[in-house]
Amino acid sequence: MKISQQHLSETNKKYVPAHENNFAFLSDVLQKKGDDVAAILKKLGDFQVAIPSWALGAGGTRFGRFGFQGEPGNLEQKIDDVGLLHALTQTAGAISLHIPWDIPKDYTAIREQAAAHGILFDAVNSNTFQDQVNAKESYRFGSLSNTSKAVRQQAIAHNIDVVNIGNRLGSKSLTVWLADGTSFPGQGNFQKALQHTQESLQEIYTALPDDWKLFIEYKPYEPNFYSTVIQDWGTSFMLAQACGEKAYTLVDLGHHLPNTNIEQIVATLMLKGKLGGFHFNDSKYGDDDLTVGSVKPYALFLIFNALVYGMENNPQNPYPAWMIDASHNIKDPLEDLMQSLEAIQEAYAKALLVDQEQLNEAQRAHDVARCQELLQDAYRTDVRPLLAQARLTNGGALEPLKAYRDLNVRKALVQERGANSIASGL
Ligand SMILES: [Mn+2]
Repeated sequence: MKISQQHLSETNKKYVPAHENNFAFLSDVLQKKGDDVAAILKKLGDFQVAIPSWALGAGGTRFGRFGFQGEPGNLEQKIDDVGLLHALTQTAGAISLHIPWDIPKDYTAIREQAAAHGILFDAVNSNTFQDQVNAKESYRFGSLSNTSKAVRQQAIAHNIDVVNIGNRLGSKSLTVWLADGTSFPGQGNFQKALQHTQESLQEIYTALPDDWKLFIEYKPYEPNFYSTVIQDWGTSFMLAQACGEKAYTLVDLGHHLPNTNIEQIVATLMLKGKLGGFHFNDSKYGDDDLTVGSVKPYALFLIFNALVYGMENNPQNPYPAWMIDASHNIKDPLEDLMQSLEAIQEAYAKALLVDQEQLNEAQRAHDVARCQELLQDAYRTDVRPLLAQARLTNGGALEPLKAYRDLNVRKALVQERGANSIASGL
């Protein structure tokens, strides 16, 4: 299944009249307020979010997994799925692979296939949270932090393999998320685990190509429920500092305890030039991996407000790598990803509408109510016509989810792949 320009212009037709009205009205409102609509549209059109290969199939919980028909059964089909998302949304211009789930057989063919869809290879992800078939050592009690040198060496070698695989595809970064930790008090020694982790990461860092970055992800709990070795942004930041200038902290929205002020973490990291990557999702209780913006859209807007400020004011921070990190248990994964992409773009567009000059003035004058009004005025603006216009300009769908249903994409995928195809790696 490939979505052609002809498909898109046909399906866009019925949404054009309403869109033209809505966009004209919003443009007028924004222009009267002094917003540069063309500049905002350009930023929205340029904003691309990587899709992780593991989000294209049905996820599951430890209680079970309910499959979704027509799932991509191999790397080629995963790239095709991201191609469909990108054709519709013009926002999913990259894929993030997980090794060993997504090792290419033919690198040239895979690169060509991705290029034909306009898709880049974003960060590659290593996997030391489960044992691989025929592995000599087990990660049951940790990987990079393990008390056994042989286990640590195996995990280091795996990460270096992942870098080499990514390098052949054109990736420029490695994301390390460790499941390492302890499930019971007294099970491990905190200091030794941290020391081992630092030394292991330093060894991986040494093997990075010059133009690569290392992203260190943190998480306060799960799968270990008493402690994790890299539990918070501070630990990640400290490890990144210990590795060197190509190492950065990666923030995953779901990897915080409830009510953590994530926008403040973002601001701190960008001030220090250490925010390397960002994983989007949403949560009610913990690492729920829900659709972006489905539970706490205002928090997402506040985070984007900090990100936009950082992108405009912190040249010391590289442009962050954006990725959705979610899992779909009951929805069509592609529909869910389109909803997430829309929510991300919406929060970004609203943050771009915050009048930074007036906010700065109000902050200096300690006009607290005015500060809140400025943020909420931007947040309350319905920016969806801007998103649609940016998509239309780039050749996408005015209404991606509706177009996906109008074009019967899932039905076509089920016909192609069968009802029982299961996404590899999950
Ligand atoms: Mn993540």
